Amino acid sequence: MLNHDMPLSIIDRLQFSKDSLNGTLPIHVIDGAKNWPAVKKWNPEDIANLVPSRQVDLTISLDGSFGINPDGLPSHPDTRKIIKNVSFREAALIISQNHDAQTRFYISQQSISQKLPELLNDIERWTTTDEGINIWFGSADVSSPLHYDPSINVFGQIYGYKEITLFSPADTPYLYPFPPDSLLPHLSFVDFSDPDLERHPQFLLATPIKVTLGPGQLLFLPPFWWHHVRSKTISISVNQWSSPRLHQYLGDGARDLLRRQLPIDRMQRKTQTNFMVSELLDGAEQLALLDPKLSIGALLAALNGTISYIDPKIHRQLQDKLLYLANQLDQFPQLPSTDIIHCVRQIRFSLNTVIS
Ligand SMILES: O=C(O)CCC(=O)C(=O)O
Repeated sequence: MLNHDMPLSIIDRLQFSKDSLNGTLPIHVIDGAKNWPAVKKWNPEDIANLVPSRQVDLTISLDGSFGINPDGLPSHPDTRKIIKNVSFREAALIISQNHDAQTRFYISQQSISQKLPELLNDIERWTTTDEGINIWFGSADVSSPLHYDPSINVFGQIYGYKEITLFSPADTPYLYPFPPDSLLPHLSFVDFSDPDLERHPQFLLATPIKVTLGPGQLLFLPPFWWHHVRSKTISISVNQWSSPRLHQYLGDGARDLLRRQLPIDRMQRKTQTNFMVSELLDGAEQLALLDPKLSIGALLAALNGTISYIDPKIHRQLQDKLLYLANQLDQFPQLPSTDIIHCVRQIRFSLNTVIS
């Protein structure tokens, strides 16, 4: 059981390694990005000089709200708009020279490799692929709504300050996630800046962990951790997403989010779902001998993700079988791994016959 009162661990960059990315608790790496060239070179006035003419999307909010509805549209459509493909130079100029505190601008989640590739060399890489590396560059007091991502996140603060509020995946029952079949099942209904406690009374039961990140600092965010992010000043950050390890999918609270999300992903993100399911199956197979409990957990999650693909009768049989094996395991910890591997094969087989 996760200890809610556990403070965020604070370490220095020498203690932070690729192995740290396997963790299930967030880590503040106090000087994690200190030596990145970006921290010396990037600032709101000059960053555009580091790239040739490039285009990005710019979000504008007239009242500081960047909230989104379950249908994927802004919660305050009258005061928010996104301008696609504006010149990065112009957008940077607007952000750095804006004196109207009411109106806020955000170049948010723009892929560095696709849109500003010249900047890639200025950051230390914590992912093996270029995908999933994004820049977040905006005015003071812009916020990203409370949400989680099913990915490992290494979040680097380059310029200015950001206040990040985290909630464990185990707090999900108090955070009112959007419906599983909505466009954005990973967002919360709670307006973090102005919570409506009549509508969302349980929010009071959630345990926030607050961290302020300044230039040269890193935050490691395990998959499925909820986060709300607000800039305290003009700010430039870079995040790097990568695929979770098996046990991170299955950690406290994370498994429920994964189970909730997998069957829904079939419609919008079929490839991602298949990818997750096959990762879970591969992981379960590898772990059958070493850690049968985790292995069965992975299989149950994978099976849940296949709910729309395989014959409901077979689905139920497999689920019963896995629950039976899980019970057996409590009594006979030396359960033969062949039983588990057999289930992996059955799920794979059922999936292949339906998908192909
Ligand atoms: O910096 C922000 O505004 C949001 C970043 C974020 O949500 C993320 O890195 O997952």
